[in-house]
Amino acid sequence: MSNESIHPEHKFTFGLWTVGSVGRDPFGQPVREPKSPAELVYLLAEVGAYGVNFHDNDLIPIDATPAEAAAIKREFRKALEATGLKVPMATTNLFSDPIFKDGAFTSNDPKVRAYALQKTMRAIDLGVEFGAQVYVFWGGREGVESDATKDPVTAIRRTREAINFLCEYVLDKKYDLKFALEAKPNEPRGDIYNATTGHMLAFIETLDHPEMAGVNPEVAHEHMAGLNFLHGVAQAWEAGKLFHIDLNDQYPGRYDQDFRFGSRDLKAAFFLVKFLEEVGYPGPRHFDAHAYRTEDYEGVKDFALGCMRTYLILKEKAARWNADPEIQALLAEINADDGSLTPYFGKYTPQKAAALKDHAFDRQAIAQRGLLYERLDQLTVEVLLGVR
Ligand code: GLT
Ligand code: MN
Ligand code: MN
Repeated sequence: MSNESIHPEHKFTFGLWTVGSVGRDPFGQPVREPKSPAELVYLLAEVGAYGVNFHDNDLIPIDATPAEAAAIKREFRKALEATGLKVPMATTNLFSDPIFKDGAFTSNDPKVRAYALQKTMRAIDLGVEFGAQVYVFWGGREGVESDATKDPVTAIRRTREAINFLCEYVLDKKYDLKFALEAKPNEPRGDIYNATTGHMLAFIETLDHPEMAGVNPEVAHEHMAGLNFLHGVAQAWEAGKLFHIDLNDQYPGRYDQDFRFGSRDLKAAFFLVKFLEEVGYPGPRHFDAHAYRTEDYEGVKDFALGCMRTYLILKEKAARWNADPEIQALLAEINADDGSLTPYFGKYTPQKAAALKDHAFDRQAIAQRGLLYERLDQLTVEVLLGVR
């Protein structure tokens, strides 16, 4: 597959903070010179991306004067117009500034909570100004190091109140905007509330406007917790809540790695791509990842191309998997159903229950059947290894 096969219609997007990462980490200084938002738009256009996302302060530094902000916006808009790149998603930085050291919406200080609302309303205006239709909430510092410091029920209630307030703001302003809530179990806090996509899905149903909120699951955030990412995504999709997705990779149990998509667990990435393509997920494929700290900007382009190429290669592999006669024969055998038990399934009736209670099952015979899963998984691995 050549780089020419990456097109805007694949809806690949990157955050300004991803390709714009200068490689700072807790142990080391930046290794790359910062680039302006407009320069990053040109870089993304060069590699074939569809769009670019931003935090308010990726675009406009927190202390910028109105004149500086206007100049940055002008340059950014010029770059978007010149390249055709879209801004499908925007978000608020509620974690970098020292004011957020104990969280934003869940802070124990009402001044911080009010400032977080103000900052988010302004950031929503900024996102909408550039066409964003999805607004991500990642509560990076909404957590604790010690449960002595904050009551978890209070924290959930504060989060709910904030999201309800902001939903009303969007309705009031008549913005065409949905919220996508992103979970993460820890880092930068010792523990973060609403730690997984599953927690978020349950939380959303308690909002005043649950229809306005969905999730933005991130591969790395579920892998950090040792969870199966596909299962969280599937649950969100089935509930009509997959509003956005953050693709990257991560070894479980490690620091927040944000590696190139597919660079760690190819099989998990394969089943994820297969799922997104087969259900027809219509949203952007957003890569929320960073190039290794070893790279210059050529390496950053390699990183971005790698994310997109791996996605498209896995999409091809999914088509190959589906077209493989041996795999299809196994699936048919695994899912064989002669229909004789169909009357027992579906909606409950007392007659059905009584008949099922009387049915004689040959437990040993049923249990003796081998399920052919070893063969099926090995065929999957062989498709991925390129020998089928
Ligand atoms: C930050 C975090 C990501 C979130 C971004 C949106 S910011 O980089 O690690 O997972 O999606 O706030
Ligand atoms: Mn993310
Ligand atoms: Mn992350």
